[in-house]
Amino acid sequence: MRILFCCTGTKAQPWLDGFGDAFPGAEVEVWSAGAPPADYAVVWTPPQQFMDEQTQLKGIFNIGAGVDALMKLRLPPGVPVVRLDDAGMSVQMAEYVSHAVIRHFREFDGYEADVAQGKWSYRKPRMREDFPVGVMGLGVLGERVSRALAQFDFPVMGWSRSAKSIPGVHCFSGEAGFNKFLAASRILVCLLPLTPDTDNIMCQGTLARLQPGGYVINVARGSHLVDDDLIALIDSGHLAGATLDVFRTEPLPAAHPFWRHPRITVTPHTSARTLREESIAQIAGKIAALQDGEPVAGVVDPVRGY
Ligand code: NDP
Ligand code: OXD
Repeated sequence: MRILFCCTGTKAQPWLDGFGDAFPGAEVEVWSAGAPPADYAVVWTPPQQFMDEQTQLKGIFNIGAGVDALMKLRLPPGVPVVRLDDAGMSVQMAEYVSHAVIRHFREFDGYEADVAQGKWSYRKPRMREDFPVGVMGLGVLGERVSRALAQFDFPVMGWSRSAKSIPGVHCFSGEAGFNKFLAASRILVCLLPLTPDTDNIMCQGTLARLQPGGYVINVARGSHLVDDDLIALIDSGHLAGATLDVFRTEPLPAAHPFWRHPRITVTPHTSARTLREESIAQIAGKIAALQDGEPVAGVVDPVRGY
């Protein structure tokens, strides 16, 4: 068996070692232009040339959950593209989003500012009933996040393409449910895949439908959010602020206003990191299954785009 590794910005050797241990005797190599044909590919933002050359693959494994970068390429027809299916990311996402929601709800940013000035001050307790959280995307990550928030007794709304039933979560679906979902939410969490349907989904028209004092947490992709619309709605007072982990251009350019906005918290695309050992184990298990002609979870539907 031959496995090619083509992952931008990723130290290759530990991955090569991991797959080598999983498949003793297999050839596991970093891709370079003109490399001989392989059976499987492990990729993250590969170049088009990789796809144009490796048309015989039996499976393309993305070392992330989001496949939007891959979906922009011309992929070899009929080759399954498989995304990471949790692999340790959902608990990280639940931590990150719960932290951002609780930091905002409990005004810990305000307390930090007070303490920095040596001020011992109390803020009036707020009612969590007044802070319904809406989670857009109820897939592998969104479901775990919405269950975690429900554990803290926040009213939790969820929105997905197909109808869902999740204990403790008021689920809405499809275009028909979108406006009701927004109107029922004050804090909005984005955990959608980036597709033509979800591009720019957080814009003036949608964010203005959140309850007054709304708050945005974007942990999916930068292109889900229209940056200027967010800033305008915060500056007008309709939104209270935002926590943003993902951006249209990454790293976030030094001159971007998000860096300096007092109501916006920025983190460097770190809400749910790819964990190497878990990911190698998951991908190796799926390669073994495909070799045996068995189905695997996490295969991307090229029509839906996720
Ligand atoms: P899934 O594919 O498991 O879930 C996607 C969810 O979005 C599903 O519930 C799906 O609905 C819903 N959805 C998709 N399109 C629409 C639509 N047009 N309208 C309504 N709902 C829609 O993805 P994951 O949960 O694994 O990951 C979500 C995204 O998180 C990734 O695509 C990636 O971009 C991002 N991510 C970010 C990370 C970070 O560090 N910041 C780390 C990992 C992922 P349905 O269930 O009906 O199909
Ligand atoms: C992912 C990511 O999609 O890290 O997995 O953004």
